[in-house]
Amino acid sequence: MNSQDYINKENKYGAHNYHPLPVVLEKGDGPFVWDVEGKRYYDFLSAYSAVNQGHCHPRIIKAMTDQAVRLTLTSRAFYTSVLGEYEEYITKYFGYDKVLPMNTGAEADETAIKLCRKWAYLKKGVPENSAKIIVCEDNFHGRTITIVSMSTDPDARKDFGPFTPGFITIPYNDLAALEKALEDPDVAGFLVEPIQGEAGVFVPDEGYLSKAYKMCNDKNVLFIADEVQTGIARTGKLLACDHENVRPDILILGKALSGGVYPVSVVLADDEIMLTIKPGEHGSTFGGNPVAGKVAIAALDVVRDEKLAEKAEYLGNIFREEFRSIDSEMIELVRGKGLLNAVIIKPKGGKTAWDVCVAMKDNGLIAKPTHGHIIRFAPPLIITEEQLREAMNLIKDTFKLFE
Ligand code: IF1
Repeated sequence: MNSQDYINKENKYGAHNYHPLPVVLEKGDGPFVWDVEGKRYYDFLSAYSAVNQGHCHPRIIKAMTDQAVRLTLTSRAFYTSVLGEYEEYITKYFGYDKVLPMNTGAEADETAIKLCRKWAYLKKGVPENSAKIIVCEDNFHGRTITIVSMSTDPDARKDFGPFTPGFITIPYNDLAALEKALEDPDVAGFLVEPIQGEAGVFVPDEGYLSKAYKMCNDKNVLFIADEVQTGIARTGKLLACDHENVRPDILILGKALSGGVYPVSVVLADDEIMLTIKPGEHGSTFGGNPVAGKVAIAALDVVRDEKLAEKAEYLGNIFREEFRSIDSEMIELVRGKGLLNAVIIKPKGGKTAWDVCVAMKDNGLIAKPTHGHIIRFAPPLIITEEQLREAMNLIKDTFKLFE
């Protein structure tokens, strides 16, 4: 079978809920992936920042396989020898009293919403069923009905109603709008991405997060950071909130928490918030399973031992500097933090960001457009400086094709 055969099979038997770039991948190692014809590519998407540690990192794979042959799943009806070790490790790693383990980012966001509401009724005294959560325009927090109820993206919402009530939407990076929304006494939380990934790596003004946190704190409103995409060293610090020394009241993590090896997500909070949920009030079949626990410990060990946050900071500066030196009418703007970057593409001669991505693919580098005209560039954080510079040359050669 060749690539087209694989593509045809997916089209015939799979739901059509994606429009992938025409490349069929079958192997990954570090910053590279290979297609079924054996061609090698630099992976500059990293599964949307889930593969920060590089594809198939040996330490993480070993942690998974060692546990997988011992015990994979018991459900939370019983204790296991791994969960307590994992809970102690991750709460100390991020500095919180407790962790609630889930599997996907969306489940972790849903869990954070439930925790925030529960806290509002039991601790803040908001009348039952009146709790409101402030969210930002152009947010992305997942694909469940409650999460798309918060979305302002028509494609995420159309024909999926009716929607979950209780959300107030304000512009991102707008403290005046937040201050006004916080006047409502029923507001329980502010759920925000420290950098809006899907919106096109929208980096807020310096000070936005720290001022927003203080405004929430002054109004006894929980600051909830969705670091599913920006966390785990991607932006040059362990958490994007660390750039402004903000400690979220509720922290949401996923994706690279497992190095892209296994679905692992968590919600972290202190006892006053976390203990509002009592036994039997929330859970998940796979949440906190032994394989997830061992994989997450290994994935976080790798982040620390290989100094991935420092690398992302250093290499991100090189990436933006090199990209800004490219002389191309199609490059409108380059923005980002650490190794989470995006380029705004101005169409030229009928050629769009999609055409640039297809041409980059032919040159041996894969990335994907978001919202039509923005290309996100997010390589695994283990990429070396030499590899990054080689990848930059592939990108420069590609833009020359459109001159
Ligand atoms: C897809 C987007 C990125 C996230 C943040 C929660 C979640 C995500 C900040 C939910 C997930 C993924 C979903 C994935 C593509 C990717 C994505 F393009 F969809 F929007 F990264 F920007 N919070 N983002 O970014 O986590 O339930 O997926 O584990 O839907 O194709 P999940």
